[in-house]
Amino acid sequence: MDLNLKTVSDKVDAGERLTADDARALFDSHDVWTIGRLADRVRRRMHGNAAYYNVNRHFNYSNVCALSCHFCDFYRKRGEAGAYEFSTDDARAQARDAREAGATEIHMVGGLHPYLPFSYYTDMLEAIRGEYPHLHIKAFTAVEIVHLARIDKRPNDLAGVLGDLRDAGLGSLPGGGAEVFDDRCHDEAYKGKIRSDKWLEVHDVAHELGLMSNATILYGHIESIDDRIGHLMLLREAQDRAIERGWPGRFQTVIPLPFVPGESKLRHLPGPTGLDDLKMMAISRLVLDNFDHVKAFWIMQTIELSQLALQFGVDDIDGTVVWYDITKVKRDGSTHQEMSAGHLRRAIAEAGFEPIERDTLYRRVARDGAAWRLADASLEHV
Ligand code: V47
Repeated sequence: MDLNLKTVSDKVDAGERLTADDARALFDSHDVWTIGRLADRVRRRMHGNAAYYNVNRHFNYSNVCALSCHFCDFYRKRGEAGAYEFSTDDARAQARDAREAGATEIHMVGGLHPYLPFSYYTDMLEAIRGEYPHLHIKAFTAVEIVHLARIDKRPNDLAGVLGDLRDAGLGSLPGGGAEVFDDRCHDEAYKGKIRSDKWLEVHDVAHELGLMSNATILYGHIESIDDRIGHLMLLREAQDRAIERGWPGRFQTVIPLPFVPGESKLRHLPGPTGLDDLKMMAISRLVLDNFDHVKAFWIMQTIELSQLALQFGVDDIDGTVVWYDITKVKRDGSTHQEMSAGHLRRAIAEAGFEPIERDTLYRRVARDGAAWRLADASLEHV
C-alpha cells in the first residue's frame, strides 16, 4: 500500500470524515488498488452486494441555447443547421413510448432556449403526466431553473418556479449543469452560466420544498485537482445543510461526468483517462460520506469501465437511456444510445454484484416485461 494513504485508510476503517488534504493524498496517489479497496469498503457498508440500475429514457427537448460553453458539443444557435425544439405532442409521444417500454423515469433536459415561454415547460410536463402518470419526471438542471425564472420574469422566486413545475408534474431535479464549482474555470469555459452559489441555491430551495435531486462534477478538462476537491467539499456542505435543517429533500446521487471532447471548443484536450475516471468515482464515494449513491453514466464512462467502477465505489448505473444527444460516441453522431435492462443486469452480475432495478427514488421495482410496480406494495408510484 502507498504509505501516504495510511491516514486515509485508518480514517475509512474508523468511519471518520475525510478532509480536503485526505482527498489530495488520494488524488496524488498512483495506488489505484488501495483507493478502489477503500471506496469498495465504504460502498459495501452502505449497499452490501447490491448494484442498482433503472429502466429510463432521456429526452433532450431542445438544443437551442443562449450559452456557448466551451466543453459543450450539444448546443446550437436558433436557425443554425441541426437546431431543434420538440413540441408538446413530441413529449407526449415520448411518454407513450416510455410506457410501452415499461420505463419508470424520463430524464428531460435541454439548452437555455431564449424564446420559449414558461408555459412550454409546464405544458410539456402536463402532457407527459397525462399520457403516463406513473412515469417519474426528473427534469431541468439548476441552470435551466434559473433561466425559467428569468423568462417568467420572477428571477428571485425560485421556490415559486419550482412549485409551479412540481404542480405540473416535475418529480425531481437531475444533477447537471454543475460543471466544476470554480470561478476561474467558469470564466474560461462556461462564462454566462450561473456560478456555483446559484447552482447550490437552486438545490437548497428544491430540498427545502421536498424535491430530491442529484449532483454532478464535470472533470478532465481545464480544472485542477484542487478545483475538484473544492467542488466535492461544497457538495458535502450542501448535503449537511439539508440534513441538519431537516429539509424533506436532499441529494440522492453524485454522478462524476468525464469530459467528452467531441466537437466542442475544448476538443484539443484529450479528456480524462480510465484510471482518472476510476479514481474520480472512488474519491467521490470516499469524500461524499453523506451521499447515499455514486452513479456511473455508461454513456460517458462506457459500460466496460462502469462494470469495473462497481468495485471502485459505484453502486448504480444509469440506465437504459435510449436517446441521448449531449455527448455521442458513434461517428455518425447518432443519438440512439440504448442498453437493454438484460444487458445492464448481465454487466452487473458479471462484476459480482446483485442487480437491483430501482425507480428514481431508489425504491425497488418488481417487473414483468413492460409491466412494473414498486416491490413494496405499500408505496405509491411517482
Ligand atoms: O449538464 C455537457 C455535462 C450534463 C459534456 O442526475 C458534458 O441522474 C461530458 O447531468 N462531456 C448532462 N459532460 C448529464 C447529466 C446527468 C447524466 C446522467 C444522470 C444524471 C442524473 C445527470 O453533462 C450537462 C453537463 O454538465 N456535459 N457536455 C461533455 N462534452
